[in-house]
Amino acid sequence: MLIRRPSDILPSEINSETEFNARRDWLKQAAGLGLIAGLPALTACDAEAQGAKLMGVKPNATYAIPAGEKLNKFDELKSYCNFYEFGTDKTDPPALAKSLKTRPWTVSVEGEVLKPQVFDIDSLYKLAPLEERIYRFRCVEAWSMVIPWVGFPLSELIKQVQPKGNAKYVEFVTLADKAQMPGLRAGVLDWPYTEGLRMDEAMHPLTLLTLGAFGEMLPNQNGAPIRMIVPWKYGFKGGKSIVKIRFVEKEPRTAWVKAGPSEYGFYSNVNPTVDHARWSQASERRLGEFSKRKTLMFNGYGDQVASMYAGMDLKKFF
Ligand SMILES: Nc1nc2c(c(=O)[nH]1)N[C@H]1C(S)=C(S)[C@@H](COP(=O)(O)O)O[C@H]1N2
Ligand SMILES: [Mo]
Repeated sequence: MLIRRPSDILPSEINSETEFNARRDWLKQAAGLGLIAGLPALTACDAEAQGAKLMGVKPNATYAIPAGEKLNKFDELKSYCNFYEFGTDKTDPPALAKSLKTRPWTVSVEGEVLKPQVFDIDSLYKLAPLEERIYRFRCVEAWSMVIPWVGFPLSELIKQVQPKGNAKYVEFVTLADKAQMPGLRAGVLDWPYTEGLRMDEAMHPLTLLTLGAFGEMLPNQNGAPIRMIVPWKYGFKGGKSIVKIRFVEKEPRTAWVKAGPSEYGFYSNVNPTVDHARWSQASERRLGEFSKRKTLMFNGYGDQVASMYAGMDLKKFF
């Protein structure tokens, strides 16, 4: 059998997909022939990290592109980022997160649950069917995007660990590794970056445990290998590079609440009528567009989520 190594392939044949497939095929064939000792039969997920095509992703028709919207470009997602562990400029994470090691990686799910479990990242790709969902994404800094995320509802993971009756909130703890993350030297946040959701928010069908975007595994700068996307809340509720999911009784103090309690609330629902302490939230700039658009209540997902906040003063619980 002829085995073409990636290095045998002519530059003219290469695009990221053929390159990836060739490498995977080579690894498979080589493993099959026993050329790589101890290497099990590989799947895309096991063999590759960011940039690898995710297999078996089904577009969820309920979350197809919202009416009147168009998708942002993958490059816009990859090149304009917030990931303070890699620096506070939007272009720092694309440059500095390249070397983030996303394998091996585990996510410990613990706290007030009957079945605490440490999940290997590669087992998480198989926990539930991978869906593509096109969501609006609105940053508290008043820019926004429309992105095809890939993942599955967080509720699927929650069901596995069986929360106890006193689990009222879920806390997300993300990687804080000084050796890999130059931004940790700056005291902008109390590391590790943590986030939190109320239990009903965590169980809501819109809440996506996110493993990819644009059909590929998450780019490092966008929170590889695993992050949260909560589309009716400001982007910062979506913690990147999660290592721990903890079920707790009391509302967790999130990294942003600790950094500025008058500027960032626990709920952080997208709300055009509640301004940030230093700027208006009434409008936003969609990346790629020149003029601003009006920000929608709950980022346009009000019909699905507003009932969770019935009777709450959203100016107080911002
Ligand atoms: N670990 C971690 N997660 C994070 C952040 C961060 O600095 N560190 N920034 C948050 C903010 S403020 C936003 S707007 C989104 C940005 O996600 P994106 O860069 O993939 O668009 O990630 C959120 N998740
Ligand atoms: Mo943000």
